[in-house]
Amino acid sequence: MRSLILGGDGYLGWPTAMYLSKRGHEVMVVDNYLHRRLAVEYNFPPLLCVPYLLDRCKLWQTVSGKEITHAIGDVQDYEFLSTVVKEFAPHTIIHYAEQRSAPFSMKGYKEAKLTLINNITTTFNLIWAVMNEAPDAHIIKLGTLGEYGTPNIDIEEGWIDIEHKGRKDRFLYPRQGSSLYHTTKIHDTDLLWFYVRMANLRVSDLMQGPVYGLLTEETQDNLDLLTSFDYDDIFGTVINRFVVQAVVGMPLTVYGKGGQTRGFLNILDTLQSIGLVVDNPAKPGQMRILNQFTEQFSIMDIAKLIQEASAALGLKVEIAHLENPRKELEEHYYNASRSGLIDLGLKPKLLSQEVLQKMIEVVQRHKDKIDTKLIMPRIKWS
Ligand code: USQ
Repeated sequence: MRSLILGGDGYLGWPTAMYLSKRGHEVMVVDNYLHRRLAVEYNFPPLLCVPYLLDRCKLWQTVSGKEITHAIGDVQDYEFLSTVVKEFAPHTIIHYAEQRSAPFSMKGYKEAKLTLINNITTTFNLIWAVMNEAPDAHIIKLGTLGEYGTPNIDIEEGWIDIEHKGRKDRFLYPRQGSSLYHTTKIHDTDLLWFYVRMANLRVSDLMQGPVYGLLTEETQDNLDLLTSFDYDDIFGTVINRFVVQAVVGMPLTVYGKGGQTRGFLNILDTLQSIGLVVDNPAKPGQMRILNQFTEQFSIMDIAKLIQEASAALGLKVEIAHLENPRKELEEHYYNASRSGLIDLGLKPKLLSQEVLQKMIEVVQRHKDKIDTKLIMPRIKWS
């Protein structure tokens, strides 16, 4: 099985590469180091410096005896992408090559445009590279639960049956992003669905919630293989940020009332889910949409869980309510279904006190590298 990972240097891309390589896949990673360049330009260094792909791949070969190949280039460059797809002839292509931060996309015109052009063009080029060079390849696209927004009805898995004036039909579930980033993911879904209908593509669109965690089975004993862990206000996701804040003794930065509810998952469950989706591909002409999260929490629930885990380790942590820099509902109904991945065999690793304490302990070992100036939110939605 040949698997091509676009965005293979990122928080999820690199762990996915090792996960599939360990399971016997021939893996190739592609990246243009956009995230690393933005980290320098906007000053949000990750917790640990991680090696570039050349060294990561070499180290992986030394540790595992398995080869991951890599190509440095921009998926927005069609000639580059189509050549990679033609030569590698993948069975599966996993698309992580997007600007993934909601706050970044709301910073200003330049950042909004970068997000819009990058995310739509990478998806568009991937579709065309597959149509022209590998029409039977299975596209796995990372979407986001945030495409659905926070509707006052249950969130289905991608599709909804509607009865209107006595007639019935099935449509994409209504979508309403709360940032430009989330809106670009909605555009991606529309593009994919259009070309699935036109060109019989095989697509799995994964609506993923915020991911937390940093250790995976492949990185337990080797820090240089570790994924890049962001905790700043722009690229850090909420659980990872709160863990870092707990370690340095800063009050947890709950935005507003903290009733915002999301579907979360452990990085281990991202890998498990991708593995299951790779092993059970969509059929030609099928646009399969799966909600990729394992449990729902409000932000206040998360803050309290982290406070409790910290207390067990002797850390006294307070909870702050900051003025919310985002435009979002702070109290709302939220009930998203998630049976698709469970039916494929996902065994969730839930957010237990043990999981949180382990995360806190790992971050504590690198406490001296935490820059507390990166914690407070700087980007406002309006
Ligand atoms: N939040 C706080 N305090 C913080 C950081 C965040 O209260 O210090 C709140 C936000 O206001 C928001 C929630 O936590 O209501 C989630 O924020 P987040 O930064 O963890 O996640 P988000 O911006 O939604 O984006 C992240 C990833 C994105 C992914 C998305 C899944 O960056 O790539 O697509 O999670 S989802 O949220 O389901 O759309």
